[in-house]
Amino acid sequence: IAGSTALTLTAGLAAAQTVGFSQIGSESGWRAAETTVTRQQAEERGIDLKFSDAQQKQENQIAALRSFIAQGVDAILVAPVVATGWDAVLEEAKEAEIPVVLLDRMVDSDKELYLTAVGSDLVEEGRVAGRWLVDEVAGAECRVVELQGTTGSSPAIDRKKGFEEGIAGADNIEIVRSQTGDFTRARGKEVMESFLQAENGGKDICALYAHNDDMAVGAIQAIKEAGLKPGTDIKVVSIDAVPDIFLAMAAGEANATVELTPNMAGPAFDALAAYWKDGTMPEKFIQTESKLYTQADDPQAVYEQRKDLGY
Ligand code: GYE
Repeated sequence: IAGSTALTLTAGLAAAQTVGFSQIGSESGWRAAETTVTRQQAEERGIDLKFSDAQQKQENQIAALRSFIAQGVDAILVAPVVATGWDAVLEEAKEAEIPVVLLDRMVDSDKELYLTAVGSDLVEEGRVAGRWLVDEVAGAECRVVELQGTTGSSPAIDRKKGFEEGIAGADNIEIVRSQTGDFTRARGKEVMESFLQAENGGKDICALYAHNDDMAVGAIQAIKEAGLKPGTDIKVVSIDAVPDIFLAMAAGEANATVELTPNMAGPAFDALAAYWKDGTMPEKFIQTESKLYTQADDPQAVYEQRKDLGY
């Protein structure tokens, strides 16, 4: 009996942890890859993942978190679509003693209301993009148009700030138009069409800075339809390093991207495992590395490496 009891006990202790994941949606290839990787990481670790797609709406995320709390999950992952409006539901999770981990975007709530946040330094990503353009134009006059991410999201705020810092010393570079394309290809194309019309058919635009590759890919289509050459008439720099931006680079239609890893769940689950095991408190921010890629980095080969990773 003792042996079987021990077996049962052990099996009980190894019972799968249940984690609720409130995902923003699938507005970009990068977001889809993050979902793929999170499911893979949960599977590998024997975690039972409850997945909720918020269709880009914060109210759906808050409802999902409340449902996870009611279910008594062992932890919550959330990629917060915007940075504000989270205090109440995070208080409720804390009250229920359910650890919350933020993925890829930040919130303005008190850090005590979540266990940790996993993401890149979004301001630095913007600086890297800005510095690349400064080097690329090498002192020539350059009128830049900017496609911002989702209004009120921490990447849109931080990537705008970082890019401005990156070009701060270069008086020859000026951002002449800036508008949200909501991180999607479709909106990125539409807004770029309006930029092209407003800027002498695009002849007065030297460069596009897009807060993600998906908006850049949409904008590249618009630039071509306007009869201009993306990558030469209009330089294109963006962020994420999704496979399709490497295809564009290989075709000479995009110039640079700053990598954002879609594997935020790995570090998140590692921190949770330690917390569940013995209450270990992780750092409040677990930073992932980002890297600049340009046409000099064999983009076709990089595309081949990434095309099956779930984007
Ligand atoms: O760059 C974009 C996605 O939150 C940093 O969200 C992330 C951004 C990413 O829509 O592709």
